[in-house]
Amino acid sequence: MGIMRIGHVNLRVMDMAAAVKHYEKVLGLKKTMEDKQGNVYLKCWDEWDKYSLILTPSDQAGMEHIAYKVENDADLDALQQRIEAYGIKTQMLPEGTLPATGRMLQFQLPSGHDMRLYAMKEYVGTEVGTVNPDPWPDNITGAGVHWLDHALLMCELNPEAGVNKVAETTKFATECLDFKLVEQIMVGPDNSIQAATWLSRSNTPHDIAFVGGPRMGLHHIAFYLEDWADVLKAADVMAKNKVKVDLPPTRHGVTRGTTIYFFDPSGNRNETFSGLGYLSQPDRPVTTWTGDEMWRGIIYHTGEAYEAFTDVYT
Ligand code: M3P
Ligand code: FE
Repeated sequence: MGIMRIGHVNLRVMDMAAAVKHYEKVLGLKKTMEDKQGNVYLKCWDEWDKYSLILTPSDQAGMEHIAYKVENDADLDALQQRIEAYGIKTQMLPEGTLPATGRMLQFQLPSGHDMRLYAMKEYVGTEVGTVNPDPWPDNITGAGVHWLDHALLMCELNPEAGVNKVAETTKFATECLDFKLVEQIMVGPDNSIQAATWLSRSNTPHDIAFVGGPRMGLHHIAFYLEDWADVLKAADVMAKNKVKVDLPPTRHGVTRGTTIYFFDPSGNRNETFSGLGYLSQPDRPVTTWTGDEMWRGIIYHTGEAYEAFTDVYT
């Protein structure tokens, strides 16, 4: 009961044609609908709900909102009560506020990000179906990402001013939304400042992550690939299409995932992510990375700082 997984992300893009081409041709999503306002809805081949990405035309990049799917409609009422009791205002948006989607519980995370929870989205089926399915469909395009896996949200962190939205948002997510803390980066003289957290509602290493920075924003949305060979091939696809790559194929210490970071044409950071490096069992102890080894956690092989990685985001 409660939150199951990430459902969709609504990104702002400056050039819709270029954005659709990027998400379709490079990543391999498919457009499933478009609305009168010019929003484009897409899904990955192994997803069964109607869309996991909404692209909204805008003059600025960034994230409009992030949505997670809950198991039962009644979970929305229960979570509304808990979130209000925690001291955060909520709104129940009626069915149809977003196309093909049921009522949505809307609120702001302590970090300021607009979060939505919903229980119903139109089922359209995966590209391989449910009866004697092939392991992958014939019509894969580009990297052929399987599903939207997680998002990393940047939260304001200014210890001198006593501001730590990473810690505040993590506390809310664990105490009120029942996320489990899986990994964290602790910095400062006695490693007492929680500067980044990875949280899960399932048994994957993370369904959401929060990292501290000068302002709130979107660090990246990540799409799932099956293995390291797929990550390498995804980088080939990016090179063929002249995609701006931020961090070429490597491994994170955190989550043990293999990864590439790159940008969509508007500058929103994407990740292709593979590797169930471990299962985050309910009784798994929290992994902590200390300030001196935090870059080892982020970029495992070199362990070297790459400032633009945490300074540049939308
Ligand atoms: C991941 C991941 C940062 C670390 C990112 C890690 C931005 O994206 O999927 O494990 O510090
Ligand atoms: Fe990630």
